[in-house]
Amino acid sequence: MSIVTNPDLPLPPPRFTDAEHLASSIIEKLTYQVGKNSIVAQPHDWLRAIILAIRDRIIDNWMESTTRTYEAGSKRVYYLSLEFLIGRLLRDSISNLELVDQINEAMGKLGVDLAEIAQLEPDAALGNGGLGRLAACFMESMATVDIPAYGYGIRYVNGLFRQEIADGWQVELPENWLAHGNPWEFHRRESSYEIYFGGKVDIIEQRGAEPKYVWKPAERMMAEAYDTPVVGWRANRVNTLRLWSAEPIDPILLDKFNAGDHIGALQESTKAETLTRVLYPADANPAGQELRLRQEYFFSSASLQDILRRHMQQFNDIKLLPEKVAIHLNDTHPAVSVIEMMRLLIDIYGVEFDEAWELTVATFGYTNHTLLPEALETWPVPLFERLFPRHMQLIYAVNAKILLHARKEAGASDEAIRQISLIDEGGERRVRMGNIAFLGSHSINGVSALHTELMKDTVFYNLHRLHPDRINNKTNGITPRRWLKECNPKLTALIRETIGDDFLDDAEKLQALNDVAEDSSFQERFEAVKRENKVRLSNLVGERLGTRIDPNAMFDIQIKRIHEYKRQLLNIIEAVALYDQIRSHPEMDWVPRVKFFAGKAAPSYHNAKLIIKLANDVARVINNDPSVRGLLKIIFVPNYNVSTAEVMIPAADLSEQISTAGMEASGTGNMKFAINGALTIGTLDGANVEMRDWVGAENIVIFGLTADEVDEARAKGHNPREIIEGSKELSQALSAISSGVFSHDDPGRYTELVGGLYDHDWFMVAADFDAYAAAQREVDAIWNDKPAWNVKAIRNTARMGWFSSDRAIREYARDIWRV
Ligand code: B1H
Repeated sequence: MSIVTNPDLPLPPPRFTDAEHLASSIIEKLTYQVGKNSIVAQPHDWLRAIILAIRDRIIDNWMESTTRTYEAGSKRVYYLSLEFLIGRLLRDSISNLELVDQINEAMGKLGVDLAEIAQLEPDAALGNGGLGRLAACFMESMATVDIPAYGYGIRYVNGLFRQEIADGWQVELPENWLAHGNPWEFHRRESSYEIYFGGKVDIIEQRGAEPKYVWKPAERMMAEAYDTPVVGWRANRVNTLRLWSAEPIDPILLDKFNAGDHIGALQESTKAETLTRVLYPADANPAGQELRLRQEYFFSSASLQDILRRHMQQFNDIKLLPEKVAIHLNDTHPAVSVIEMMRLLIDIYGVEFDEAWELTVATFGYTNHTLLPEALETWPVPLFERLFPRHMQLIYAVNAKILLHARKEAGASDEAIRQISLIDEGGERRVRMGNIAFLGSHSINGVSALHTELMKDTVFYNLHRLHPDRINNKTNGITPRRWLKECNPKLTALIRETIGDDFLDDAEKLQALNDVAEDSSFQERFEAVKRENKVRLSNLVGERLGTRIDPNAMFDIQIKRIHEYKRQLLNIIEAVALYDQIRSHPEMDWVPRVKFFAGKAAPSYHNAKLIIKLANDVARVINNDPSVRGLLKIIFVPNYNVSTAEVMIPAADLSEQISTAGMEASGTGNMKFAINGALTIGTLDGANVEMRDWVGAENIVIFGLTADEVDEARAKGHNPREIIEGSKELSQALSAISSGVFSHDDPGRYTELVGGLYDHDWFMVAADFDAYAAAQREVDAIWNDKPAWNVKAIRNTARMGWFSSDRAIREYARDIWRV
């Protein structure tokens, strides 16, 4: 491929990493890349110059990692995800390159405030929530534990919408992270692929052989690669995040243009640009739109073409695929990859059908992230057939093979056959992406122990019986670099001083903190750090919302997507009940609390948006009521994103993880709070169950129905009205809300929302209310015994190391990817 044959070309001058050289590099970038001198440079010019100087220091390691993988002939992991919720990269890169001190010194020389500049970097918000953030943590951990890996996704021009709160309501505004260019990325013009849609399939009869099928598409466009380097801790390895952008094949149709149809001449461009323009803000409510399906296929096809090209260039043997390539599906969103792989193997690489299926299954792995039925993707057969006629043929062929096997060899019943089929035949016929992902993979994993067990009993009941060896658990993790070291530098410094640096390379070494948990002078320092973090958050709230809050109050935080199953509503109702109590018993010793909420609601999710409005309505009334005497405040922080999380999490005393048991697959925010020394109040759901095992039942406050009990209550039809009427606190709080105490302008605003609790209470808000309120009073009691609180907080930090994404990734590497 190379056009250069002279091996003696000079190497670029080395990029030194001392403060002196860093400062001069930054000035060099400012001058020659940005085109400004330091007199006229604006803060955003400095940001660009600093990023470019840091990026240079990543590139040497990047090239070295790539060469090392190539020369060793190593197996590569490809992580396919429609979401990567990365956040900002500058601080992460500086930290992982171990250049924090040097860059601070360099900035001192330049007289520029790094903290101020760094916060101008836009968040790369190419994800909705936990699933996207997990992909980002996994990318960082794969580089850290030295696994050769590529992340593949879409370079959305508009990431997750920006949330504003207007009169208490969520308003969605476009997010524009690329508006001023993206200095981290490299456009790779040579890595571009044609992507097809629609058209028909021609059959070419071959003498004495299987007929050959040729897809004659109706539409074509290009996928172009943009690469971002991902640096692991201590820069051991730098991997690549490759994001695809859609481009037209003919950007302008000149004959149309010349004929005077100036807009029509651009239709190809518009079509392509639309494809990778926006991230669907769905989060568990399926988009159900053709454009979403097109996005899924677009990035799957581009990624697989890229993977196969790299594989053939290096190994030139398609049969070696499973030995050299592991492809991982982050949920069903890229599941069409399984069928695209079959198409490429059969139609392009000439592999025979049965062998193609074996290679495919041996290469793919799939992670399931939710049991919510509405999130299990299915597509109408007519739509699928119209967009992907060749794939539809292959789906039928695979289905025949599988169902025949299920019937003949596994003795599946009619009902089992119906459930296993790739096509849902009940009602409008639909293609089941979950079944494609399951059957096309040798490993299917859940994201917490409880979730994995529930998978076997519910959504994959019959598939699991057909392939009992495939489902396995990989409990989620978080990167301790971003979620401890970088977001909480003060705690990190205290820990280093106390137990040394080992924990930076192995988070489980945090266990050494157990030895000082009972030490009162350590407790004081731990508490002082927490207080400084709370002051930082108070300042942010003061700046953004103009609300003053007391950093001595308990900071009680629930931040995550707004969803009925996550039960922000339960938290708000409890706040209303507490408000009543404080007013009726002013003589009692109430613990001052600030309840924080933040999170986005899917734009089409009516109740979730109403819950945001309720939080703001309740906040307005309580925060302005002098009889509360500042004992309770409610704060809704707008536009929750990764960067906001980095400020809120280290400041939390109490972490709210209160989903209806059985519904939160894992949660990862729960882990981030606990490792930063917050106590958790939570249900026995998702990874909370394992967190209890690790931190110890005495250091976490668990309440409410278990998953089995929820199941049972739903099955036998529990009576929420009776429950509500039996609880004075709950019924008073609910009648206040539904009668308009918090919504004078529209007293009926919450009638239906509250009515739902009386009628069915699907999410067990009423059923769990009393247990939750009691658990909150238990939290108050612990808070009043400061040493007891501190011991628990310290033990949370000490015992959360297992939830590092390094541990999770090592398990994936060992059990699934075999790298
Ligand atoms: C999770 C999603 C999700 N599970 C559909 N499922 C989406 C589904 O845009 N969509 O269509 C987007 C996202 N996200 C989350 O994954 C779980 O709810 C969390 O419990 C879990 O911690 C996280 C990571 O595994």
